[in-house]
Amino acid sequence: MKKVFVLLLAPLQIAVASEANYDEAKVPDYVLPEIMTFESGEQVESIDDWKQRRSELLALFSAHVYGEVPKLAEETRLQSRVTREVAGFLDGKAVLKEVDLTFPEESGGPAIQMLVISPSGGGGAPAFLGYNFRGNHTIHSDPRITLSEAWMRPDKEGRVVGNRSMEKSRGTSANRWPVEKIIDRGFALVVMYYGDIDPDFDDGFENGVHRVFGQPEEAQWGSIGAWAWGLRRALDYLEEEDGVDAARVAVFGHSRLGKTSLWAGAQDERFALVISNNSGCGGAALSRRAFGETVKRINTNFPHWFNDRFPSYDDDLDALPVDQHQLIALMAPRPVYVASATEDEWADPRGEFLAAKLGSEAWALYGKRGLEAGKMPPPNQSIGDSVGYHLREGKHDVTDFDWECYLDFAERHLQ
Ligand code: GTR
Repeated sequence: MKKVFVLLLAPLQIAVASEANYDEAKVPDYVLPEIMTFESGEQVESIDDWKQRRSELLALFSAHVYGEVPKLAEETRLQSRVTREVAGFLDGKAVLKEVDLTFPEESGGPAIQMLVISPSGGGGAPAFLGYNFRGNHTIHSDPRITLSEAWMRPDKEGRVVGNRSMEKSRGTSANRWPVEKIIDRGFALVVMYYGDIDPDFDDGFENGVHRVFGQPEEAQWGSIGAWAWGLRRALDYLEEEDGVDAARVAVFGHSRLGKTSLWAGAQDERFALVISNNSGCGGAALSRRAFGETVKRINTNFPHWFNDRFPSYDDDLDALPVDQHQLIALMAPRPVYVASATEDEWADPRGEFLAAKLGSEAWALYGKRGLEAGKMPPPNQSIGDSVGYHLREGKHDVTDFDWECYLDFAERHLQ
């Protein structure tokens, strides 16, 4: 069904692309849905009220944006098996483990490879958990990390890199993963390859975890929902892992995987801290601003990311019952960090800032301070208390500067 939709719209995509707005003066007038008002019109007045409103908002995001998780998936726990353990990783500073997360064989589910790098000396360390885009072997060049054999996204030239015949792809994403710095600061790093959970293309949901849980119905999950589910299953495993303190796990993601970390953090309050790096539309950016990437554009280009109801708001954002400041609020009272980049206009930095700022209302209820700045900070300045924010100079990416901010923020809140 979805495939047909894309094919029919394909000739229109060019027109949609040329319409992307980057002019602040052309942002439409909009009224955001309230965080602290129940659908019934009643006001949230206490933390108990907020817990109920939180459930209401979570259900709205499930039903209209990311998709409901099938009941069977909610009940499913994966099996885990440590397949490799290297005690003297990083010149003895760290322990590296490879762990397979698997479904029962008869389910036909994918095998998910997790890489756990934790500081030597035992004791559970606080950790960053996140997906990579091209396989665990791309985050560090050490040849002991197993090369991924899973589906890989083609690069800009349409070449598929990162499979077993491509030894040279080892470490090619290392610039986004400062493993040594993370270990030196006393944190563990846990990564998985997002394609293991659900290959990122519109195949009518025939592979990945959707194969196990069946064709999604209209309101049910797409790929972002499935990836978020995978992060939650990784956290199940971390509850058993000696090198990590599962009560102090920061879930991290960049871009589409930042949308994913936000959705995982919203659904699962076991995540102690949530980080969104340049997540943009469907992530931290306010949908109603329609600045850069719009809801219509994202649903057209990536029909498999959200549920099949989200596109019904493409041309009528006023009717969308939620907006992304409410997603940020769902993290309260846990700390959350939103980061933008100056040249990443497609992701609407101002819309990301505003969602973080407006979402901060939920922390006030707990007597905590979120993001109080009246206007956007200058580039390369980290601000905020329980809600952190920065606008990094440069393009859509994850850099050392971003990590410095996340490490400082996590140190402040988790150590
Ligand atoms: C873009 C997409 C963005 C963002 C990005 C990424 O093509 O429009 O929403 O998710 O991909 O994930 O790299």
